[in-house]
Amino acid sequence: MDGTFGKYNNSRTRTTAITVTMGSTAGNITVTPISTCGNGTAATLSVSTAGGSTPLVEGFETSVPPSNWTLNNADNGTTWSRTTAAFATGTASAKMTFFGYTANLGTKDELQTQAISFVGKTSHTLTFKHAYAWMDRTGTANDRRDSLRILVSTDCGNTWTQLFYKGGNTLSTLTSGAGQQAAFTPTSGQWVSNNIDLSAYDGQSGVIIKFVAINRNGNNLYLDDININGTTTVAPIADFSANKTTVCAGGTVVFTDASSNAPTNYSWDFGAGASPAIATGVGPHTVTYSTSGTPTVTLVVSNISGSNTNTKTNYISVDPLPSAVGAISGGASVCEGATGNVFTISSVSNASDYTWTVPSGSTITAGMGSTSITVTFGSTAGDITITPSNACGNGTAAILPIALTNSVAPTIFIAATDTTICSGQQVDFTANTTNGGLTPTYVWKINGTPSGSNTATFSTSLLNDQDVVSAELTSSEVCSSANPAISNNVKIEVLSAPS
Ligand SMILES: [Ca+2]
Repeated sequence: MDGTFGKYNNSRTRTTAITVTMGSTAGNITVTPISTCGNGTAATLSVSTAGGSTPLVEGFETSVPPSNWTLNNADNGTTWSRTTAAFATGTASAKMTFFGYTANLGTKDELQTQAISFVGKTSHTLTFKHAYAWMDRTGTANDRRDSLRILVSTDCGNTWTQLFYKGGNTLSTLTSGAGQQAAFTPTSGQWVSNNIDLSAYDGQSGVIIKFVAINRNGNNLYLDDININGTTTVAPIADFSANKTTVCAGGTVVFTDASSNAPTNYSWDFGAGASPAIATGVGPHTVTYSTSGTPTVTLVVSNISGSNTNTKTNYISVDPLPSAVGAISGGASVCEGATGNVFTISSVSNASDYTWTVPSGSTITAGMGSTSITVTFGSTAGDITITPSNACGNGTAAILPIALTNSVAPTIFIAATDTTICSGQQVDFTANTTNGGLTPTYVWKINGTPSGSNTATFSTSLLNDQDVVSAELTSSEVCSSANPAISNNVKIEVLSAPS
């Protein structure tokens, strides 16, 4: 014991509590009650030193207890010792001489490791070999069966958890668990290997293991080839993939882990607009992106040896749907058959194409797919619609109802007061019209040359023989067809005076 006992630097403190500054060597703290009549029964606390690391390999080649181990010998009697009479490997082993240990049945002798760090490795195990025979007192009905318990503590020995407990025939390494009467010294074939899973203690910094021999005055127990170790791991490397990196707003992406070196923890961040926004666990994870953008995706992985972060900046492109269309500009009241009617919208955000529809019987003569079209109307009213679209789908359409007026055809028929006249005689022409509107326009012609004025009648006395008079009527109706209307021809015969 390499310690300093508080201010009492001696072994007789006459107090029920002491304060200890520990040194670097394991050992026992013992307290013995004393009176003038003598000593009471002592109590002992085994103190382990921290700092043990794996692999911890102990073959008892040098000493029992080994350096940094402690030996708890409750009765100060027979206890664990080093022997070269038997070994699994090397030249020595640890022996618990139950044979002949007649005192203190049930007393315990403990071989205890220092505190061992299980940090930085996984899948820790304890392997050891033992050899044992119990005391076979054939015919006496008084066999004697000792035990071996193996315990683990992670709180400096305050509490212990049992890892292994065998005794008598279950501990025996003879054939069929037999015992024997003679003092037991194993042959090389009488050692048994044991393997205890300590993975539950992975990551603990102070793991103490003790081998407890429980005396029944049976036969000898041997330990050798103790090995405590874990699997070395390395820090993981984070990586992941997505089933697609371009998606429309509202679409889903499946993320799959591609990390290496066996991560044990995963922390995902799927970036702006993602649902779910984060996740744990290896996945795969299905994520919905509701808003357009270029979210950055991050995966952090870790294991007992470290962590690693993989950030994929702007990894996903979330494309938007087109915005809604504004109002359609253009004349909403048109004539049947009207041509050159232009309808226009403002450019729509995120639209790559525009689909127009026009009333039945109407045709788009220019501009389909653009923000402006030219329409020739038929004879049926209806709606003009425009729907913006892109690779993600359609935006909200706009509608312009078209009021369509049927067209009328003007007609004109002219009549003369006389068609056979004498030279110089006045002839009066009158136009009979239909669909001329409130303010029709007349053009009178003699032999195709405009003459006269814009009235429904025309009078002249300047006609020559075989002159042809006609008229054109231009209707004032908003919607008219075959405009202007051409009248019939009236040929005039002028008779000559007798010569
Ligand atoms: Ca003892």
